[in-house]
Amino acid sequence: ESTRKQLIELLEKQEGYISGQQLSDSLQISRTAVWKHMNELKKDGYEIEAVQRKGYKIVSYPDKISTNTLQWGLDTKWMGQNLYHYDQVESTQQIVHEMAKQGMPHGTVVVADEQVRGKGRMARNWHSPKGKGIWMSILLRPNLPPIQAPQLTLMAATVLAKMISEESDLKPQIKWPNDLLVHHKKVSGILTEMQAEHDQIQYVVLGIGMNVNQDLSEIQQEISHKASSLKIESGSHWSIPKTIQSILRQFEITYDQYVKEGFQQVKKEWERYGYKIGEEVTISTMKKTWEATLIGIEPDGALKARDRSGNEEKLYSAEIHWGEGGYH
Ligand code: BTX
Repeated sequence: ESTRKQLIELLEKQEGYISGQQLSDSLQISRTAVWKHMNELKKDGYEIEAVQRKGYKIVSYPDKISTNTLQWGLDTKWMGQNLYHYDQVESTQQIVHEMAKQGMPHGTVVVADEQVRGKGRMARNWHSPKGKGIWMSILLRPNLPPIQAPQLTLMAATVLAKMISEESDLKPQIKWPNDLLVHHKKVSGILTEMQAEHDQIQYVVLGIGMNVNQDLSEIQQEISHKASSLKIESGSHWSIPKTIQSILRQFEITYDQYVKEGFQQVKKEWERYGYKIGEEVTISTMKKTWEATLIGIEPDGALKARDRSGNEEKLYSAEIHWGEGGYH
């Protein structure tokens, strides 16, 4: 198990080929053993190229999701080192809540191929078809007051945006507070649920839903005007295990930096990806309707806007009209 994990890490790190001899030296196993491990990896769906006198290289990653394919090659310290994969669940959120109560550690991750009762915010549902996306919940045990919990959601949105930018040419945007859009359509959503006591967060279950490999016809009719997948928008298939690993890796880096340095960096990143930041939108509350320019986010998670007379205002749940052709 751990040899295989190290083997994948070595193959990943190497640009180009790595020789059988190098692998056998680094792993302290025989060349024959290296070769046997390679065959096991192929069985798990890794496509590995072996070239005489050059060595080995990973050509493509498995589509098959298993606890193994998710953990092999995952070079994180704490994120996803405790990880569970299920074929079908009601909701990964529910499972992680149970695990949290049983005392599972910070960074525990649950991934499912399919959710039959995926949850959105405010009791909305989240469509989670089998094998087509990332349906995953992460257990966090931050040492933070509950009032800072919204920062974790904003942070998670920047993690997803960075991952998509790094893995493709797509230009993701974050629509306040935490929808991930590509070409004005929602490809991902985040659901943060918190358990707190005595002004201290006990734990947070951070759920990530990401539409990855749906084709146009596989997006539910009712939402097809506003929802999309990475495959539809990029024109190519994405490896789900590899994409999950990229999220977990990026999440750990961003989270550790946030804990060390505070919200400032998250704010900067978020605003860089923020949908319609710097643009004018129409805002309406029960009392009035007005035009304002969105200028950024606040440490408490509010959206900041400036009206035409220069007054700045913090918006919490105001109704924002995102505009023509935009997301509704
Ligand atoms: P949300 O409330 O912002 O979005 C829910 C709304 O988005 C729905 O009312 C519907 O209009 C639309 N929608 C439903 N399914 C999809 C979809 N697959 N793609 C795009 N739009 C959709 C966002 O909630 C938070 C979603 C979190 C989902 C994760 S998955 C892992 C974890 N487990 C779980 O049950 N929820 C989280």
